[in-house]
Amino acid sequence: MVEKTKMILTLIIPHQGRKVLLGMKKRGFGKGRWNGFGGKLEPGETIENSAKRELCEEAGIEAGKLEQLGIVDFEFQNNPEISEVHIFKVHEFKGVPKESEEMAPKWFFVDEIPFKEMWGDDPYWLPIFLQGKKFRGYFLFAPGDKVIEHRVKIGGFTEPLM
Ligand code: 6OG
Repeated sequence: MVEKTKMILTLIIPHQGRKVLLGMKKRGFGKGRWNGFGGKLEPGETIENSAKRELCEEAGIEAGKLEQLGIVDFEFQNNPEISEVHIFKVHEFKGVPKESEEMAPKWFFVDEIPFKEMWGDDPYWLPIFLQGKKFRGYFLFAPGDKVIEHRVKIGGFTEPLM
């Protein structure tokens, strides 16, 4: 079997009281879905700084202290890359969320999250994230973006589940 290459990405979700800030992705990978903010690392950038930069570029807000809660590995059948997505929560930020070319941000009550318009992995880990627990996940997607394998372990994120 050919070794798949790993790519590191970030996903950052502001959480204030009973609401989270999600963005409707307007272009590219995941277009038409609500998700957190984030993307690929730029050369020389730390993972945390990358998450902060993406939040600023996509939602126009400046993150305070980040809390890393999870790492999830995403594999797609017929795709030679695996995405290792580092997931952060941010409680405090400066500014007012503003639409960008990539994302249209909107606050959602935690019991009104639009899972039907999100990636199929989100219902498995977002409830854990909302509880502020650490987790590691692995998801395998079939063509058509259907989840065909899923593993989520609560309690930490250092050990891969692949
Ligand atoms: P760009 O490639 O547009 O960043 N991401 C995923 N998020 C969820 N919830 N599920 C997935 O399952 C995901 N795959 C990637 C990471 C893509 C953004 O989307 C996240 C990044 O924040 C497949 O730069």
